[in-house]
Amino acid sequence: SGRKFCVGGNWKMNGDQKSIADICKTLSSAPLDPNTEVVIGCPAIYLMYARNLLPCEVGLAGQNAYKVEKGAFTGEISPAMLKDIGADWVILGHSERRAIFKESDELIAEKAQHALDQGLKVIACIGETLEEREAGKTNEVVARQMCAYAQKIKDWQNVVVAYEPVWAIGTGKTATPDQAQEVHAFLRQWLSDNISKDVSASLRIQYGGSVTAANAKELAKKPDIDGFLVGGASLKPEFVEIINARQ
Ligand code: G2H
Repeated sequence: SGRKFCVGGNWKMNGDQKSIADICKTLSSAPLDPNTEVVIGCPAIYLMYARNLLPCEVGLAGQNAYKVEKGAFTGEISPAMLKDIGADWVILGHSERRAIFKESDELIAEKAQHALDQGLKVIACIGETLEEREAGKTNEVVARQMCAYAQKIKDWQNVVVAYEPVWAIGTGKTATPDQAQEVHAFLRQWLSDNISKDVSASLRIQYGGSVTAANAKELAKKPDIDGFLVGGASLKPEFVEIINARQ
């Protein structure tokens, strides 16, 4: 497809200095497929620590960032700060940010545009809940979430979309390769109809939701799946097998 396979590890709110050093050591000593771009989403407080321990070819992502550069926003961090300490990516719009922290489509899109303006690359997450899927609204929901991004994002070059069905997150219930491919193909078509044929052809769409070494290879064969966003399994040595799923 010409789209470089891209695998993100989303550590969420997990890890301490010892366990992060262990994961970084595993990633440093393992043979990583040079045809896969690897990005680690690390808790903000450990970003600099992880940057010093990760192989330099592995990208580093914040898991969230606010929509302005600086100011009176107690507890927040900015894309400028992420850049300053050597992170080059940020994960935005994760379903946990949406559901637990009540982030709206619009706020997430504003964050995405600001992060891109500041020179970060963005993993822009989308995905439907179980209730929405069962009501037959999957396409409608992901289209609405994409629309919100599209109202703010002008240049998609530094964006990766992560499709993560909420019912598959941390539940052990992975979407089947066919279920995932169906939504990825819908998104590809949506991009072609609403953004451009170029963006549709070049934008990478990751699948996320209970990806493991056991299911990654089959998912990776699907033509519109260009990588993964991995939670639980990114904390384990099997993450290496997921990175190498196309080999
Ligand atoms: C989805 C995913 C990582 P997990 O949240 O973004 O987590 O692989 O644990 O389902």
